[in-house]
Amino acid sequence: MGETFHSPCGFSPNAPSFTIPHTRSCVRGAAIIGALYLPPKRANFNETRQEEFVNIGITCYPTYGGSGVVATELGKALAARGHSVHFISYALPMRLNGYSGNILFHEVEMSSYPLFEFPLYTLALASKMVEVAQFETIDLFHCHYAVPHATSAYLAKQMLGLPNIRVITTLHGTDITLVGLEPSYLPIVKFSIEHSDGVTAVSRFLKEKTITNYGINKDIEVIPNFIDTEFYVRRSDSDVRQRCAPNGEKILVHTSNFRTVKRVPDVIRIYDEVRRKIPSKLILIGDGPERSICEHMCRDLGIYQDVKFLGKQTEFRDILSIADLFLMPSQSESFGLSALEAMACSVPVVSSSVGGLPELIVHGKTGYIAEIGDISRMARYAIELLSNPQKHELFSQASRERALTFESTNIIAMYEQYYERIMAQPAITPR
Ligand code: GMT
Repeated sequence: MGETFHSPCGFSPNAPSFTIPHTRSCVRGAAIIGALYLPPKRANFNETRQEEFVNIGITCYPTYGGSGVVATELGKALAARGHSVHFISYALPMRLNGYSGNILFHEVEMSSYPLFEFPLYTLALASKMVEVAQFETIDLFHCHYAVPHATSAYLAKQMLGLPNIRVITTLHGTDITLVGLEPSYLPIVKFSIEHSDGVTAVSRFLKEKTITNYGINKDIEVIPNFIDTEFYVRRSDSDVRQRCAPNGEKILVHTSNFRTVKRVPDVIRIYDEVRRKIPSKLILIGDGPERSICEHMCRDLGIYQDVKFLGKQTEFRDILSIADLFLMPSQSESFGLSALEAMACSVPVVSSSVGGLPELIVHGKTGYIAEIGDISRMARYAIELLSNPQKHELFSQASRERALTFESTNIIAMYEQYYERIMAQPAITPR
C-alpha cells in the first residue's frame, strides 16, 4: 500500500488538528464523493511483509485509565509506522492530541430516548464500526477492554458480511477479573472472546485468569504494557521538588482513578506510618469515587497539610521525576501501567502482590511486594528504602533497567507480528 492516507472528509495536513470528530454526516460524505476517494488497499499478509500496512479500527475507553492509554499510544505508534488507524469511541481518547496524517477519530454518537432507561452504547458502537468499515478500508478491529467492545465488533463483523475482517480483543484487567464475571455479562464476554480472531492479555496472570474463570479454550497471546522510555525518564527539576518538599522531605507518589480496587485509603495509611519515621510528603494524582473519602481521612489523621491531591493530570512525568517512592497497594492489578511509568523514571515501587504486579516488580531489587492490605509491612519496606540512600540508589537504577525491557518499540513490534499472524490465519466466521 504505502500511499498517502486520504480522508473522505477533505481533512488535509494543513488542518489545525485531527480532533474534529468524524461525524455521521462526514462519513456519509464519503459515500457521496466515493468516486474520488480511494480507500487504502486492504492488507494481505500472505504477500511480503515489509510493504504491508494494516488498516486498523481501534476501540477503547477514551477516559482516564490504563487501557485507554495503552490503546491510544499503540494507535499513535502504529500510525507513525505507516499503518492507518481509526479510533472509534464515544469521545476523543485523552492522549490523542496533535495532528497525524493517518489517524482519524470517529465519534460514536449516542442519542437518548425516553423509553431507553439505559444508553444502548454496544449497539451504537457496532453501527459506527460498520459505517467506518463501509466507507474506509478496515482490515481489523482491535478492541481494548472486552466489555462491550468485543461484542460490538462481533456484531459489526456479522453485519458487514466481510469475513476477512479480523477482530482482535486485548484483555486489560477488570473486564476479566471483575465486570466480566458478573452473571449478567459472563456468557456474552466468554462468547465474544471465543469469537475474536485473536486475543491478547497484558500479563500471564490475566491469561491464566481468563482461561480458568471463563473456561476458554483458546490461544491467548501475552503482550505486556509498554512505555516510551525516552519520554519517561527522570529529569532533574529542583524547582518542582523545592515547591513540593521545601525542607528536603522524601516524596511518595500514587496515581490512580481512585476506585475501590486501587485501595487508595491504604496508600494514606502507609504514608501515615512512614511520616512518623521519615519527614516526607505524599502526592496523589487522579480522581474518582474514593477521592473525597481519602481527603476526609487525611483531615481526620491530621496529615492533610502534607498530602497534595493533584486531581486528574494527562501525564505526570514531572512529578514522577521528583518522586522517591511509588505506592500501589491495589486489590487487583493485571499489569500496573502506572508502576511501570514510575519505574521508567527511576522510582522504586512498593506494591501488593496481586495479579501481574510480580511479573513487573522484582521483589528486593526494583521494589517490594506484600500481601494485599498488609499496610505495616508495606510501610516497613518504604521506611527501609527511604532511610537507606545506597539501597535506594540501587533500587532506582534497577527500576529503570527493568522498565527498559518494556520499551514501546519492542512491544509495538509484538503487536504488529501478532496482527500479521492473525491476518495469515483463516478468519473466524460469525455463526
Ligand atoms: O481493568 C481496569 O480496571 C481498567 C483498566 C483501565 O482502563 O485502567 O486497567 C487495567 O489495564 C491497564 C492497562 O493494560 C493495566 O495496566 C491495569 O493494571 C489494569 N487494571 C486493573 O487490573 C485493575
